[in-house]
Amino acid sequence: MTKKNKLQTGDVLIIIDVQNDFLPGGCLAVPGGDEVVPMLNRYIALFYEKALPIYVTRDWHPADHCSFKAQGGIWPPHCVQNTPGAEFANNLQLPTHTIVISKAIHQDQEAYSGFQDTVFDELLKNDNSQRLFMGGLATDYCVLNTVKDALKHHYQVYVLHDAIRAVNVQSADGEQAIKEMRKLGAEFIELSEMSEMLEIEA
Ligand code: VGL
Ligand code: ZN
Repeated sequence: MTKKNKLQTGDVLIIIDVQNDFLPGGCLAVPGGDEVVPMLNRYIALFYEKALPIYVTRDWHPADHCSFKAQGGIWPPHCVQNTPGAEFANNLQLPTHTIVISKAIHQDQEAYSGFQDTVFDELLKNDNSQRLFMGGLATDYCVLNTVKDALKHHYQVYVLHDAIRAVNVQSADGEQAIKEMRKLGAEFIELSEMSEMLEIEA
């Protein structure tokens, strides 16, 4: 990564769908999904230390959501509202003031992006957010679509490369999604480079 400005006001950490159902043993397990948690905890610590905002999105479906197989969708039931599977990974160290964005909450609508039918953009704009640092699950669905919408809404996007994992319905889906995000203008960053951002002046 070329030298970036230090972490600063306007920087925001966004953690996407790190929920039990997407972890190994969950209803829609993402391979290696649990591995993002310790990484994200380190990013959380950096943002927390700088008093920068932290948001989490969650998949939050009604029990008969249209994306579930019983309704003709492609997924097994997952992240049903108020069930243990919809809870955040219990070892994810979310500060108490973390802002939660729930998405895909309506029976008849799928929403992979945290911006779709939510007040997310409004909240971020109110906060004067500029650079969004995003990680979580899954690279090829909710990360991809949230990143695409963030770019459409003119934020600068940094994807946390060591804190994302793909579902890979087709084995190359994750890699494809990464290529697409890069092509659209997202930058990829790792924890080591992030630590540098704490020290490097503009
Ligand atoms: C997701 C599949 C279905 C995700 C949500 O969070 O990436 N994937 N629902
Ligand atoms: Zn879902």
